[in-house]
Amino acid sequence: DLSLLSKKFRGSMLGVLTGDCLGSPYENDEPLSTASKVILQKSFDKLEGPLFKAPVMQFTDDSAMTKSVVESLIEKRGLDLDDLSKKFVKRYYQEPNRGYGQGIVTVFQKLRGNKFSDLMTPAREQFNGQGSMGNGGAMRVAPIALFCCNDYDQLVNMTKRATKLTHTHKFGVNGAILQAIAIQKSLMMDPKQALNYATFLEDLINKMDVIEENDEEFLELSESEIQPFKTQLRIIERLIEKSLTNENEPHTDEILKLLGNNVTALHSVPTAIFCFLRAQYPIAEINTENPMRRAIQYAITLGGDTDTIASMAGAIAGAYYGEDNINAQLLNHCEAAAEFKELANKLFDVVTTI
Ligand code: 8NA
Ligand code: MG
Ligand code: MG
Repeated sequence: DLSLLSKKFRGSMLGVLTGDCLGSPYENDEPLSTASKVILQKSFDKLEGPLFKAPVMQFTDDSAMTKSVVESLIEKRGLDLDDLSKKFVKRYYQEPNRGYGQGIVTVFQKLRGNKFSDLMTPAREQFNGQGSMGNGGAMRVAPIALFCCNDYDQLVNMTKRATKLTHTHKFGVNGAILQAIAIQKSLMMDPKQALNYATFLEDLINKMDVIEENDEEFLELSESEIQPFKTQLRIIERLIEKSLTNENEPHTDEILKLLGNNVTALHSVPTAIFCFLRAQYPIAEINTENPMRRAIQYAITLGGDTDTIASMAGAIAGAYYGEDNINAQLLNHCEAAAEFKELANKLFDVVTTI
């Protein structure tokens, strides 16, 4: 169904943008108190209401880098690392105050310094040669997941290559792959059929089992050290199970202790997937019938890297539900919403004419 698929493209791209715009004012906050959750609820209600004229919320590095990815995929009709790195760097120097990560700016400086003659070394030199394990690869991966549509091997391969321009630590790369798989999987599902969280997670677990199995030479390590993303996915399953079955909702502190909410991929990508899956069901102190809004609002209540976690949860939710679940009034309050919608349409045209 091409019309549903195009709605899902727009849903995912607008999910990235709205999660980022709505989440960024709360970046680095503590998990929200009950009082703050009430204020957040009111502010979402107001933004979705008809008569409210407020300044437009600005997007940050998450959407800026996603924009470069989608523009490059459209122009080049595929992944062109030379073009993509130039777009990242150009956009950074045009608007350096979009809240970029502390480390990634060094990569941009070095790429500009070597005039793009060596695309891979700057990222490898990050953090004393460890490479970045930040969530910067995952936060910008949505257009790649949409581009690859239902080609799984292409998705994994392209995500790896695009991520390694800035993030070479295996957590940074595997986190981007996990986020990409979650988006692609959501894209291919029928939003009218009930989503079984356990089946969804089981598939991600099986896939991460293969992706993380390359590291098994470290036999003295425990499974959670060898396959940390797979381990986190199992934790998500238990947390949701717990909240649905024995009326024993896990406390936010417990969720954050287990999943995290910081700028590393390992402690934010699983959290975003959790927000998407948990938000299919009602959540205390969040009043909405819309599970996509619920996912983004819930991600923000967890505090920490709110723009990025809300944006990643929005990318998955948008790929699943499509643009119909994004409030039109809300989009008027997000910078560049019309542009993101247009880019989603152009990407869809490329994908369907390739
Ligand atoms: P990055 O590559 O600079 O990584 C982000 C941060 O993660 C770094 O600045 C380090 O603090 C830490 N980090 C990553 N790898 C290592 C390592 N190997 N050893 C030690 N520390 C490490 O940039 P990025 O593109 O991954 O960052 C994305 C995040 O930055 C997003 O949240 C985005 O919104 C932005 N941002 C985040 C915050 C925040 O603190 N919540 C604030 C402003 C901007
Ligand atoms: Mg940001
Ligand atoms: Mg962030």
